Amino acid sequence: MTILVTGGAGFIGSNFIFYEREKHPEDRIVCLDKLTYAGNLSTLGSVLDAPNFRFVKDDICDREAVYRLFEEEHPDIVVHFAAESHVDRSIENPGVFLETNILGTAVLMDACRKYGITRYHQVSTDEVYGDLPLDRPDLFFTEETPIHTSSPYSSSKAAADLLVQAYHRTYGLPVSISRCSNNYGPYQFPEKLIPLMIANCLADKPLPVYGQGINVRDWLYVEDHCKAIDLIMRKGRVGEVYNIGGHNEMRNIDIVKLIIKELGKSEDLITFVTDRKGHDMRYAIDPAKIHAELGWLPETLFAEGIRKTIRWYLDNKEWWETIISGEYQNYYQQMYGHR
Ligand code: NAD
Ligand code: TDX
Repeated sequence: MTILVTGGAGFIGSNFIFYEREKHPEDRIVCLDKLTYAGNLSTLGSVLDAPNFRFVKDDICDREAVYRLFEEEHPDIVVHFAAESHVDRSIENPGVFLETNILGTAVLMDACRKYGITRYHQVSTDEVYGDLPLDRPDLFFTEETPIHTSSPYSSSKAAADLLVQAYHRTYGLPVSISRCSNNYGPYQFPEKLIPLMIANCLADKPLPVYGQGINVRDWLYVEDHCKAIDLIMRKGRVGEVYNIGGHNEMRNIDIVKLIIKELGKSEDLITFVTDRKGHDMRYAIDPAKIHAELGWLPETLFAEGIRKTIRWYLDNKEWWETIISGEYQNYYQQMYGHR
């Protein structure tokens, strides 16, 4: 079987490729990635020359390139990770989010219709449900929760989800969608909360906590997400949405304090900065459906996962130091310089 993985040079896509190669070495994996600022070919260094693996640098919005690739590879399954994924960037510059996340998804599904596939899987996010109030810990996002987005990022992901459902209903495309909570783990780009705090902590730089740091996210170790996607794309029901999350809700400030403690630094590094515009308060997933239908449960406890993650960033300094020494400096100045 050939699996086309888009966005495989990014955080979750690369972890997914490693997971698939371990669990299903018989499958061929083709990775399509544009290598934007968030994509890093060195991440895939260990598999680039491996048999049953091919990397293709192209844009999912480029119809000709995508059709050519389908003609060459005839993938059985398409797993679509490629996206602009950072909320703060979407607030500064929404345009590219609409192009990649919405139009790119349509191009990919058009190719699936034209050449035929057995499954198209859309990797979506809990952010499409908007947020929950802090004073209602009894509320969770289920698959029935209405779409209600806050940021250009989440709106573009929600629009893509609606298109995926439309392609299923209108053209009978065999699709599935997963909506996962916040991931953490190896190879996450240092603009995201956990790796940013680890990198700043190690450099004794201020730790920029938005607002009061009381926003809650539901954190899941990336490998648990990969396992869930693997199950859904192989055994999940066509046309269905599956929520993925591990009931691991934490306030941002507590995550930051935990990282400080693990790295033996001082809480004086914490700097409260101007809040994110439209900042979602709380995300919390109800994963009952994927548990009941596919037997999925998260395996990595947060205490263990965060230690593994911190250890990974300590052991792989070159990977992220290369990133933050380049264009990232301009980004950091632009995003945090005036807060
Ligand atoms: P990421 O930003 O780390 O990686 C995105 C990858 O997509 C990069 O390799 C990039 O080069 C590639 N890409 C971007 N635009 C492209 C284009 N036009 N054509 C081809 N490739 C392109 O993102 P991530 O955190 O790994 O997220 C992957 C997916 O999972 C996204 O769809 C995101 O919405 C979703 N998701 C992420 C999280 C999370 O916590 N990170 C949680 C739930 C869902
Ligand atoms: O410097 C920071 N300071 C801070 O307080 C950063 C980068 C973030 N934050 C806060 C904002 C959020 O409340 O931390 C929380 C997590 O922020 P991000 O890492 O930017 O993630 P989030 O906005 O929650 O979105 C993530 O999870 C859902 C991913 O980036 C999305 O791609 C995914 O869909």
